[in-house]
Amino acid sequence: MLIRRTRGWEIPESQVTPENAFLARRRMLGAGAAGIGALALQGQSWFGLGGGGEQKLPDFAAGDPSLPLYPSQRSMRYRVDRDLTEEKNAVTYNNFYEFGSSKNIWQSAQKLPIRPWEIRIDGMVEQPRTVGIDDLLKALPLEERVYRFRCVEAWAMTVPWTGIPMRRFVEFAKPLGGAKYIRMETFKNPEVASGQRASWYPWPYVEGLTIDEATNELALLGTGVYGKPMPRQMGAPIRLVVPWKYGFKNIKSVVRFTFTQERPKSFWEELQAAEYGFWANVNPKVPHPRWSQATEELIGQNGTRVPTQLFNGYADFVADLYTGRESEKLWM
Ligand SMILES: Nc1nc2c(c(=O)[nH]1)N[C@H]1C(S)=C(S)[C@@H](COP(=O)(O)O)O[C@H]1N2
Ligand SMILES: [Mo]
Repeated sequence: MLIRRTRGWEIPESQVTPENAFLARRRMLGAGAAGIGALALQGQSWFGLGGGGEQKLPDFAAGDPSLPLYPSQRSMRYRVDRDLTEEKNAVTYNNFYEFGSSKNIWQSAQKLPIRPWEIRIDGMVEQPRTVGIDDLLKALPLEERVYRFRCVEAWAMTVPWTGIPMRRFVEFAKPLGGAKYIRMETFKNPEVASGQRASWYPWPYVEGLTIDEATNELALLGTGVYGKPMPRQMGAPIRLVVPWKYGFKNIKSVVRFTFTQERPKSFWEELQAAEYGFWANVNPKVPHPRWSQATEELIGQNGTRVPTQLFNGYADFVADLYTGRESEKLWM
């Protein structure tokens, strides 16, 4: 009989816990019995729609003034070796803690007002300024790209994003020579975003990239998916798409880009630096402290798991960004 010792991180995939499971204790202490309810919610089904009857989804792009810009020309440079995730799955299985810690937030996210949407560009730039999303969409080119997407929780999707190559946005912002990082920030509006009333989170959501990462050809500022404007639950009207990094780097509904010399501290790093760092590049060989990253579940494919790839399959594009940084925690 073959006896195999299970290493600490090789827990069954069904037990992979959400990004925020370390919060349970803090929340229980802070919220008393209410904490138990919040935890129970996280165990709910991955598919708001799956199983029984097909539910008809609303037209998320209805009334969006950018509708005539879609669909955009798809770039054939970025090919993937897997099927697209069905749209109905991608738009109903989301992480967006501003609207709650379950995956089923698409309905509550519809409360987010996305016009007017002003974007602040500041810090180390020639001239700080504020630009409305529709002016930005007029000033910069859009293209469609199909990318793999990998959440740190070991699930994955394949999404046709539309967006602005971030390199073009950086040119538009005109950073000063000394700027090294871009700090990005999500809206803060606890009146619409009930999750932002939870005080144990360091709102607003913040993320960052080096300028080299942001000007890598893969980095995209997503403004749409599936040939339409971005639905609110996926981060309308503008969110980051960096497919070689874990999902949490892909900050949604951005209102501010600050060019800086200092490495920004992100939302998850602030919460739990031992599990979520600045780089967060995908690497199947480096387990999360609480689970393996060797494989991933394809959302909407009946539990199919596939091997995870180094840099999520984008090493040819991005590996060079990290030469000379081998001593840093590049994989968490
Ligand atoms: N502002 C904000 N951005 C966010 C998040 C969030 O909670 N708030 N969650 C992140 C995580 S953990 C993931 S996996 C992706 C999910 O993107 P999707 O719902 O479009 O698939 O968004 C990222 N961006
Ligand atoms: Mo995630």
